[in-house]
Amino acid sequence: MNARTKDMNIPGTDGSTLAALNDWVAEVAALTRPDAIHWCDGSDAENAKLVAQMEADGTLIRLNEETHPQSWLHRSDPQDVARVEHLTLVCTPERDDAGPNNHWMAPEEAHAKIDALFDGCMQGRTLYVIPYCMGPIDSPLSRCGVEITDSPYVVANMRIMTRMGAPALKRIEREGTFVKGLHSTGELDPDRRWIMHFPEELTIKSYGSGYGGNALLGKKCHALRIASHQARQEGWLAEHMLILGVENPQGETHYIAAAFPSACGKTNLAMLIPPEGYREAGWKIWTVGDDICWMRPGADGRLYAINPEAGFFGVAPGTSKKSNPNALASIQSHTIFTNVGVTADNQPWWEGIDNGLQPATDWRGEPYDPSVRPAAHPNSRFTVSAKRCPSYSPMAEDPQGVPISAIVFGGRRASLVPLVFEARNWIHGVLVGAAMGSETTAAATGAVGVMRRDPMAMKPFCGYNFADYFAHWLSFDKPGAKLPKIFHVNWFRKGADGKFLWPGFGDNLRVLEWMIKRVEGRADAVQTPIGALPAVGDLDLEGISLTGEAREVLFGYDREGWRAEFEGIGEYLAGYGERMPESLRNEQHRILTQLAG
Ligand code: OXD
Ligand code: MN
Repeated sequence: MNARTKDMNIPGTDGSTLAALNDWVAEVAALTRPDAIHWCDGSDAENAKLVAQMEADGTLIRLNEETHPQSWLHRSDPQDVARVEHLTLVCTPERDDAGPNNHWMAPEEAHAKIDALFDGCMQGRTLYVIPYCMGPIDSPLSRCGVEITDSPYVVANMRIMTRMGAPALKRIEREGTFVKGLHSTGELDPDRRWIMHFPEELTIKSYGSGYGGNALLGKKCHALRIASHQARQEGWLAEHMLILGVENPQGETHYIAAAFPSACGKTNLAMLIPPEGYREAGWKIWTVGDDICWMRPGADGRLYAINPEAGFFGVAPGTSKKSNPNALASIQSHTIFTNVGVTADNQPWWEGIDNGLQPATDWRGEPYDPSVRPAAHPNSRFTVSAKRCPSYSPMAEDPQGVPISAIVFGGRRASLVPLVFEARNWIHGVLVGAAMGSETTAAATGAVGVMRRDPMAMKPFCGYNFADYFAHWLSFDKPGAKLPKIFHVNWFRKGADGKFLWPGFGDNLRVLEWMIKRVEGRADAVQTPIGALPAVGDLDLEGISLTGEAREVLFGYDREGWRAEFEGIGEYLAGYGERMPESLRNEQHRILTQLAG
């Protein structure tokens, strides 16, 4: 305990055998001045007590215990419903190290600004110390952190999303290092809100929001922004990717990692149910993760991946028995729902749930009136343990991770981009990732449906300059490496009538099957300047009917359109100046020349 906390007589600052941790807790307690300090052990008893307390004060509303046992609804402040990219900062000593892809502030100024907000902010509240491990507790690929928060809602969510409590604390004490995350919900005033990252200090400071991506600091803040910085230093990759296993009828499983921007169907793809014919033939999908992937080269030269998370923080709207039966089965009990509507008998409800029930109350707690607002907020969420998912892979707990056969990049593109293409090699694949574009969604505040460049779906999450990040990706291509093949997909292509041309969901397995065959050298493709495309007949399309327009545009490429696209990609890369790796600029130039020729 340091002198200030001793004077203030705040007991409980020394809950660990690690002096560095006790000192930090004492320092934070001296600044924030909580009424009490609680070290989380992650036990059922602790959780039950916190949940009871939140039920009593209205933070959580118990849902129908018969239909949804042990499940709760949380209604957030209406101004605190999504990530806030304009208030999310990467604070490196040099502005260029954060890059044009990040909002930046000098560390000294940033600390001063946010510490002024933290000053006394926990008076009347309890300070919770949450030791957590991102990844299986005994995996060499896992990394630990400690979040300090004044929100019991954050504690309950972190317990689901991470390996939290006593075992994590033990590992932290053994290793002596941890990422420090300080969070307070403050007054939930959008004008007094910051999400700050100090990668060199392995530190996160978040004030004024209780929303998952801003407040569950193990997720985007640690597992992506800080971890991407650590990964660059240590020779691995921290990515915004789902991980799934595709088991074929012969019982062989290929693991695929896939990057899509927020709210573009990662959870649905990770939990895919094969179409009937595939199911009958014996195909199975195994879910390893739905949002984040940490990958590292193994001794055999392949990339091995773990999911650092232990739960799903999924988008509720659109989740139905038809679109994602595994997700629906997972959230039948022991789930925290945030900002969904409820039925008259207190069951959770959202647009697209398609269960024959009607909402009575909307996410703001008001009588449902579709002319006023949807029942569920478009970014309403469920938080649930991955272990509740019927397709959860036992390999997800393997400390060594799973070997990755293919990496997939994908965006939400109404036009131009075909259903699938394969990069010709690693450099081209890195360019395909770097050039990713997608229409914005409700996962972040701001306009929805605007096309923006979102390289590798990491625009909001890369903790350093994208030019250095692409160089880091390129560095994996070295002698002895057995790198995955790289593909690009677009499930969201629309026809002239504005309707989606590809059925998506379970039928996406048809595309994954082609990829696996390509990995195994068993499928044909048509070479084009943008990559290798399947001919219509190269995909198994039995059981679905595609219109003539769909067959043409999903499997074709528009040379003129791509030429304009590649000019745009060139301008985008040039925005990073000399720092952009030359090989990537050359690759863009090579393809543009082919398209123009
Ligand atoms: C998420 C996001 O919550 O990407 O996963 O915003
Ligand atoms: Mn995400």
